[in-house]
Amino acid sequence: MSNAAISVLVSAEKDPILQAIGKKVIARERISFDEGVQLFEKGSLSYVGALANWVREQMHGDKTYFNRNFHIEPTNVCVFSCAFCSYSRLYSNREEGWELSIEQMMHIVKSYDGKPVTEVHIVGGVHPKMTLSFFLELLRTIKAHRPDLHIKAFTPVELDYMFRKANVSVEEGMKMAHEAGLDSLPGGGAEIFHPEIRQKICADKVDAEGWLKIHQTAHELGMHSNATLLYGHIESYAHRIDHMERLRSLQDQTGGFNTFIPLKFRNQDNDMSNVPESSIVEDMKMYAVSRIYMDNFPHIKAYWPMLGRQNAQLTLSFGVNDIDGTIDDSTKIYSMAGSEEQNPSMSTADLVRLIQQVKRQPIERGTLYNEIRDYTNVDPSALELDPQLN
Ligand code: V47
Ligand code: SF4
Repeated sequence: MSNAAISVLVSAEKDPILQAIGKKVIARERISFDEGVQLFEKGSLSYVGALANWVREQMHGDKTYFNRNFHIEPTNVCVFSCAFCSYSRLYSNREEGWELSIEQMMHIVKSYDGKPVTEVHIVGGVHPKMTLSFFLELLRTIKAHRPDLHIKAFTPVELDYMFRKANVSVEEGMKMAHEAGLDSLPGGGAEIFHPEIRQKICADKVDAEGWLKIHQTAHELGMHSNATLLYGHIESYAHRIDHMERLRSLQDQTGGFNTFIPLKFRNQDNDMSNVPESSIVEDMKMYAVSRIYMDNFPHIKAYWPMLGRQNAQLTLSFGVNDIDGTIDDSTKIYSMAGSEEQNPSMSTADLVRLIQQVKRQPIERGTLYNEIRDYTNVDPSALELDPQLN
């Protein structure tokens, strides 16, 4: 949308508070906590969406990023008991649990030898016997085998537990992990920071301060990271904005976050199955407000396995400029929670087609948003014939 068109749209807004917020957004001024809540409460989807889309186009034009990655989930055994989690199996209930050895995880890594993946995303439950030294060995073994593969691994939930068990400080532990080959941190484990909600949905794992401290330490070591927010359950709009505010402040200090990823709560087979899931309108508004509020986060990502392909496609008009990656079918955390995709894998051709269909520009990126290839003029059917690219 042109600058003239967005100005007309903002001037035509009848609610004076929403109009004032719109004027700030198009002047690229930061909006306040209360203004963020107002956007959620009073803004129509079309108004908030148009503002977010304008911001997205100012920052990235039509560029829409994806990457080629694969996931390893070392274990689904977990000492914690988050109410929303459909994935973890208690240590005592081991018949349904799995735990992979380094050899088994290397078998997965080696299955991608010769394939053009750029990233491995490693995240799982918190197993009491999988220690810091076990994971340091895993990192070193992966790097020795494939030095150019970017390792994005471990949430502060896993790191906090392994550091405490190993009796090392966050600073020492992060330095050890970085030296062993950890390149960046994924965004998980953040959920909702506000203690009113955190106490109810994940009381026993790392708190907001602990989560933020681990990301801050990673940034101070020169690493980048992502951040998530689990929305659409028992939280209020103010809790969402509080969460975003804490991330925005840390980003002001360190500049180390790449991407903000709102994650839609799914209610299948967990202790919060009685909580209804959010509507598609609510989902799009969440992405749009995120784009507007998180003014110092370069990228907003829609994680397509959780939302479904078509909804992820829709987010590209509501502030999102990244739809994660090709992934593969080993990702169980979402399929077990009732996500749209029971078998989440998309080929490069599928991703390119999905982005082209909404007239955006597909760009393959590395984890740190280095551009690998522009697929704007590439015919997805031709990609399907090329096993190396697809
Ligand atoms: O922290 C667990 C979420 C997260 C449910 O950084 C659920 O690139 C919805 O953070 N409904 C882990 N969500 C995954 C994650 C992630 C995913 C993709 C990319 C990146 C990245 C990070 O999964 C957890 C939790 O918030 N989760 N259960 C559920 N029932
Ligand atoms: Fe464990 Fe993570 Fe599930 Fe919580 S969300 S129970 S920390 S696997």
